[in-house]
Amino acid sequence: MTDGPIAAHVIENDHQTHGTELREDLDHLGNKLARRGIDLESVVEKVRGLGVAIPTWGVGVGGTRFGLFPIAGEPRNVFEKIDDCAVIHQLSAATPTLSPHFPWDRVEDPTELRQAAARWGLAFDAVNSNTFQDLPGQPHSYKFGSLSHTDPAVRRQAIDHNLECIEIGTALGSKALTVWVGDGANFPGQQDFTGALERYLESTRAIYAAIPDDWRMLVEHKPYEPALYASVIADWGTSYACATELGPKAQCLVDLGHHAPATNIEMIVARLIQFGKLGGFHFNDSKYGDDDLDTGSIDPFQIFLVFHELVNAEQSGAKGFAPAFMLDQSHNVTDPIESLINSAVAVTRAYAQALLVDRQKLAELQQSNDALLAANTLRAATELSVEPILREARRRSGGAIDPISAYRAAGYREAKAGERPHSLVGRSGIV
Ligand SMILES: [Mn+2]
Repeated sequence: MTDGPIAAHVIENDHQTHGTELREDLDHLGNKLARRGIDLESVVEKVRGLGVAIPTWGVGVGGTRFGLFPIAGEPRNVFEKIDDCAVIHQLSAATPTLSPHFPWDRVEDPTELRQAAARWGLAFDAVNSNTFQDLPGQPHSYKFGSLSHTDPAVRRQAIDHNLECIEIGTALGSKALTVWVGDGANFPGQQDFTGALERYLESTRAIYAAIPDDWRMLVEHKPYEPALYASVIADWGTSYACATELGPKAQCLVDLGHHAPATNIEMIVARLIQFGKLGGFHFNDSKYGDDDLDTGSIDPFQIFLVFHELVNAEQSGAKGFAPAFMLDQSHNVTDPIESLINSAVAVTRAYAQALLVDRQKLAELQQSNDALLAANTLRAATELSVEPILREARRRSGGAIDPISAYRAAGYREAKAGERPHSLVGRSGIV
């Protein structure tokens, strides 16, 4: 049973309400899969083993450049954020880890954070550093960059912040540092491309030197924003080159929203796997740019195609393959807890679908250049509803069969609205 802030009777009611129908649906799906030579049981257990991290900042309402519309009962500090993350894991049974962000989540003693998470059975995934905004009391400004800044004093400050993140992460039991910088230029001529990347590499070498041997340093790329003409780490090529320069503990992190429209992200994923440099994902969805919409809400086929590559790697035992998964979204018009539950489910859905691909048949069709049947064979995995698998995986892990309904039935947000007087403290920025 997954421990969490939602009363046990809410989950019990959910299981009673939906249990019979679920068993019928599972029998039906199990028979269909058996005809294709797939064992439903093994798929359910694999789905149960998938975990995606919740970023602590994700449980607060996001915003846009134009405004932010708070909701009642939002968490006011990192401990309340941890409670909300516990609700997501309790109901979805798919989010056993948190990804903290510093300095937003800074507390006097990080072991308090570790204990607060452990109380709900949660652990810490990658620690995120922040050198993309200025914070009160900071001696040097990041207005013109951080790790690639022209002034060595600014670079030193940004390096020291990352070193502190490693230290805090060690206390939290984390095993990875994610580094994203907004460094770049807004105008042609503003910055020397080569010089900026040289300075970035020099700074990240100093950070890399402090990465513990059982850790990874994840390099996240993004084509534009806040630098709107040229970002220092703009694309997977630059990310790969830097991770390679740094060494084996450095890998690339793919944020689905950090690509130009129509980019073939699944092929980038395949390339990074091939060269042992795929470190992890930030899942979200987008229509136009870095929209940070809920995972699977716009193009569920895209995330399936990404997971097809991931399952290929998993099944072929690709070297160095152990990607860290995190949801990286901004929730402007929904309850963040509901969006994150839905998104965690979307990740498990893509994984379950990818597990159903008939890879042997697909390989034969690729070998014989049967383009049409190869495409049909891949897509066939998405044409069968895997919902009973996802529901059963949650049920077995103590989560809810219908997590959104259970969340609403629990009245958690309403209760928090009373307990957490409104506050706008401690929020900003999604990367
Ligand atoms: Mn991201």
